[in-house]
Amino acid sequence: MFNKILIANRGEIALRIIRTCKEMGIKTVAVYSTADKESLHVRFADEAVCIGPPSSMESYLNIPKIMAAVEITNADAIHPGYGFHSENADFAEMCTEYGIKFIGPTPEMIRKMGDKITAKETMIKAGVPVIPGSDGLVESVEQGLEIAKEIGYPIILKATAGGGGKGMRIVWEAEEFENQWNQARQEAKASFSNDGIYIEKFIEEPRHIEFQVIGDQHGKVVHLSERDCSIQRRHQKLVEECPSPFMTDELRERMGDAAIKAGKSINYEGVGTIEFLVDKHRNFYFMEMNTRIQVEHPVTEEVIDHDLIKEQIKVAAGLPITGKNYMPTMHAIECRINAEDPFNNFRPSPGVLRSLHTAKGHGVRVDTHVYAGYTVPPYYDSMIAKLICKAQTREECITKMQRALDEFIIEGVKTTIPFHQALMKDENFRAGNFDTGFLNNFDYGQNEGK
Ligand code: MV4
Repeated sequence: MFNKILIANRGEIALRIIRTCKEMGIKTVAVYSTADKESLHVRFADEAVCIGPPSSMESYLNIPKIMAAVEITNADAIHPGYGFHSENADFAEMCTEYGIKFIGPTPEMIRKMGDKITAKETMIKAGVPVIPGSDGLVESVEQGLEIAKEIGYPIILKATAGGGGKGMRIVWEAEEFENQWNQARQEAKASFSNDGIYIEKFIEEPRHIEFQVIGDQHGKVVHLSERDCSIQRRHQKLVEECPSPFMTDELRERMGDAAIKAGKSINYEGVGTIEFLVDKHRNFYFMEMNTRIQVEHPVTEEVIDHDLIKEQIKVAAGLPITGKNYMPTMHAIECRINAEDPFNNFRPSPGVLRSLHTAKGHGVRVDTHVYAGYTVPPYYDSMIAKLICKAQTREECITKMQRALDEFIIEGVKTTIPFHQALMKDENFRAGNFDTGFLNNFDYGQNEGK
């Protein structure tokens, strides 16, 4: 087992990882920017190293500084959390060269899944259903038009280096193809320095349902059921839940099998997520694989009653997985509480938390790094807490979530709590009747008087 883990991250996930390390008897090193000096991850880690000014580029993303912190503290492993370097294959490779274990999959696995065309080809070979589309990269407008005609409109253009919606363009008819093609290429080049584009049939009104998987270094891969992440705004998830209200036992069996096949096809090691799009007929298609621990992992932890960070550290240390596929026995929902104004286009609202009281009680979990008097800095992601509720049924879980949301007192910054309160009341949400387009037509009075 590791002796000392350096956490190359900040905020709630850094604290989340420190907690598990303490329970495992592993020493911890926090790294922090000057803006995070007063953050709880710095306070609770055994050691803390300042790695630079507020800007992420000069601190959390600055590899030489992180490596220097590893060197001076003598850590033997790095936990990247999510975001930052968590899916950076070059960083994982450098860790290996330094003799430091990167807690996550190998650089090869990260690279393979990071390139969307390669990921898709890998899944086709493994027998995992993928969205019908071009056979790899599309080379020209002419070739694209031909493929689109064959597949049938609408189609979607995607960047092979993309993910999360960047460089994505829907094309409804041949007349607009060239224009959208040029825009997708331009955006992909600007965002990823890679303008490789491929084509897929556009799936209308899909659900985003992802499977949590975990693989060990001995070839075993199991799935830990699904999360429904269809409640998104501009590719930012706001609410996640397990089980998906759209799931059936039969569908879980088939999607779970596909998720395991996906993991096994690359000998996956670590925790990972297989994202699927599911259409209204319950056809499912592989979309992407995330090779990191995700923000919404507590939803799975609550329904299967296991610590995923602990499992992640154990498999990174070479220990075998002992469990088998887990089925949800409870219902869990997570609401992301961001310091943003939901009545002003979710504009970030950094500042001092003049007062703070978080929800408590049975079945309520709050993962957060903030406290009364804390200053939410403007430099990073605006998520300040994750509220996770667990109950026997979805209905009870929503009721508990309403009670918990009402209990929060946050003064000093605007938060997304009013949005969640409105969502929990919505008939369609309560009926489990939603897809990834839900928030486009969700009215909670956000534009009143505008
Ligand atoms: C799609 C799609 C429909 N058809 N691909 C959005 C983010 C990126 N991971 C892929 N995305 C989509 N790909 C095909 N062929 C619809 C989306 C999509 C979406 C997916 C998941 C969650 C929210 C979404 C919101 C808009 C579009």
